[in-house]
Amino acid sequence: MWFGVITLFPAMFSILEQGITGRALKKALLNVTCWDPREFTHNKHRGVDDRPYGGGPGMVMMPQPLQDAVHAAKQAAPRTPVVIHLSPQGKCFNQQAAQDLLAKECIILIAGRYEGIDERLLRLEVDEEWSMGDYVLSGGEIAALAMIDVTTRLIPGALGHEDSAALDSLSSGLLKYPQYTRPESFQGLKVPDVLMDGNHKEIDRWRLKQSLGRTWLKRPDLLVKMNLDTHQLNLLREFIQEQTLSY
Ligand code: 4H7
Repeated sequence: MWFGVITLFPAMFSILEQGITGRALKKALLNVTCWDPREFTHNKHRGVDDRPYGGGPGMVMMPQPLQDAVHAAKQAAPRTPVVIHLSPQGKCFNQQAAQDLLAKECIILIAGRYEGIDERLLRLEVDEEWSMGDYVLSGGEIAALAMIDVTTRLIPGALGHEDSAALDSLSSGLLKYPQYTRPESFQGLKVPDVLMDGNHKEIDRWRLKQSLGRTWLKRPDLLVKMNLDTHQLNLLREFIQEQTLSY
């Protein structure tokens, strides 16, 4: 997976050298190259922003240094890239969108600063606009980092075999079941018996029931989008019944 990032703060991307993304970079499953629009300025004070036409607070990113940076990234890309702008106005990113992105193999991310980017640059260069959630960041970099991290987890071979993207929360459309490790009893709270008995069929059944139940309790919006089969519906009924009994 190849990412070209257009950013005034390339140093922020060194965080990708940690953990799972660090290992993916080392194994060359992932490549992230940054382009700084400041390197593409023509004016003597190397400005990349200017005041908004029509007045108002803050500054706007000028189109020319950004366009030159995007063109340089396109030149370096191993194949035709998709250009993405990260913005609160984009469509909300999710696990499915990450799968679709992975298939595209080659992505240029534009991380905005100041009050945003000149609209003409967006119109000329951007293919897709994505948001990482309904909140405002000081710049698009943290959104870009999240997008790179989410997508890297889906690259075959990027996770250790002890850890599988298929078992992640949300990869099936459901939330993850509760997890426990040693000790068996902590502050008087015991690990559920089913997990201690070693019956793997029962454990799988319990985990699926918990996943369905938790999604029903915490994220019913996810559940209504799914088509549950009769086995899953029966497990969810069982969870709801047990839940009602405990009151
Ligand atoms: C584009 C336009 C992404 C990008 C404006 C980016 C949230 C997300 C940015 C802005 C982002 C997200 C610049 C507007 C900073 C607000 C104070 C960068 N914020 N910003 N201004 N949800 N910010 O994905």
